[in-house]
Amino acid sequence: MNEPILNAQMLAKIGLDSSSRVLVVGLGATGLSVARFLSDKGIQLAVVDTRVKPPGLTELREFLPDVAVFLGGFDKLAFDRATHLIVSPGVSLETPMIRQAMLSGTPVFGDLDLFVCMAEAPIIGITGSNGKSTVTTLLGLMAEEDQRKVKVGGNLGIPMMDLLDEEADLYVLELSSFQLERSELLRADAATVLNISPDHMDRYTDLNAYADAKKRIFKGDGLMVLNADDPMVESMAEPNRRCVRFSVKENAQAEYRLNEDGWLSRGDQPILPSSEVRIKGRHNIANALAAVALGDAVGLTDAAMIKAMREFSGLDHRMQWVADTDGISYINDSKATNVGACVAALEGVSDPVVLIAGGDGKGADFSELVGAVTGKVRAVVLMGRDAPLLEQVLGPVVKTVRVDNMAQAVATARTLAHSGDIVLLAPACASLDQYKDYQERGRMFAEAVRGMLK
Ligand code: UMA
Ligand code: ADP
Repeated sequence: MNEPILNAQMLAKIGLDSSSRVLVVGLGATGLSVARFLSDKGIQLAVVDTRVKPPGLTELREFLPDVAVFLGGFDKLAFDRATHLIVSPGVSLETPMIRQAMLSGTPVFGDLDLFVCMAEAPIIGITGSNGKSTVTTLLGLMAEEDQRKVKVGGNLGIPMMDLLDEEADLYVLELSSFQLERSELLRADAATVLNISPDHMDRYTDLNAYADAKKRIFKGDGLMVLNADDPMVESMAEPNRRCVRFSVKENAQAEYRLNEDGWLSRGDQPILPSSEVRIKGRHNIANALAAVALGDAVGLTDAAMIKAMREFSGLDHRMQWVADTDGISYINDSKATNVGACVAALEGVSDPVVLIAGGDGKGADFSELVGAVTGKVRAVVLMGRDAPLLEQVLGPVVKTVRVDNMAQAVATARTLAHSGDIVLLAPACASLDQYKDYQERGRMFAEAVRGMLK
């Protein structure tokens, strides 16, 4: 007979009991956290990953040596034996073995639903194409300033299952479309979709399918925080639902907006001059307004929210100044992993720019870059897998130069830039074709720049 499992009532919400045999699909940060959790609760599990040496392997072997692990492909037998699949965000639900399991009635979900079953404190969910990490972090800091026992993570980095804490009185989750698309149970107390622009087009049939995945953050009857300046987000409003809006446009019909004097305001009540928000750029004012709206939803004080807005200097690899030399400023926006973020980066700087771009475009249509580049960008230095595609689109409107690596990119950008220019790394692409992640790409940029100064 199977041993009784811990927290049986909570896990029953997702159909797990002592007879369950869960297959954890993917052994990255998520898979590892899920495996640890299931094992702690006494649920039988196995793990599969298509990679031969997935990142979570060493830790899994160390902490859970008895768990069966199938690597280098999806083992059919492991799928056939499973009563439930918990699928990591990096694995598409369209993968044949997963589709097959769904068709034969096996429940398939992600770590978000498992988290929702176990979490006992209110949840704030944050998604969007850009700004998620910034808003999640800022809101977390606001809550800390307000002495809340807040846990902050999700797509931001710490997997959800590692956030669970009986003492927590608030969870602030950054959620990706991949995490949302496989969730049925999320009922966030307040949630936002910050904006929608094309991203991950290699995983979705079109922009509407991607937006539909994001929209799932609004399941339930929690407060919807909408971006009044983004028509696709605005169209997600539901009748008879508590909704508030934020906007950075003049004369906007939004509860959270920039007033005529340049103050962030709530209705007619001014909160803070935008010049005192430490993160800069119009998109960051929108981010700050969204954070205030979400903070209000859980009753954070203005004093706490204002202090956090004044102090939060932004995350690494987002419009991060690296150095000035020969009158040229070097800025690292390696986190601009899609076209929308690259456009926002270009809008946020005034001087002539030498742009470093390229990488894995994830199936994006780069044509939206043409308008942003024209008249502002002196030259584009292109690297990575989709450099030829970018060259095709941008070549007709701006000088383009192809290079092989970051050291060459920085050296080339330096020769192209004039005094007073900005050299901006804002790749409009993911980094995974050449780097471990966007952080490594940003570090390589900063190292190449600093190396030049020596
Ligand atoms: N992979 C395989 N075979 C497998 C499993 C995964 O090749 O069997 C590949 C995936 O295609 C992907 C990589 O491995 O390229 C990582 O996938 P994963 O699901 O193992 O990822 P985790 O390590 O669990 O990290 C995930 C999020 N990653 C993705 O969604 C790709 C992390 O977000 C997140 O911080 C972490 O869970 C904790 O919640 C990163 C990300 O890039 C920052 N997110 C995308 C984004 O922000 O645009 C959505
Ligand atoms: P995400 O977690 O959604 O990727 P980040 O806060 O990490 O968002 O920012 C990612 C990129 O998007 C950075 O290049 C940043 O400068 C840009 N960005 C941040 N907020 C916005 C916004 N509201 N609109 C457009 N671009 C943004």
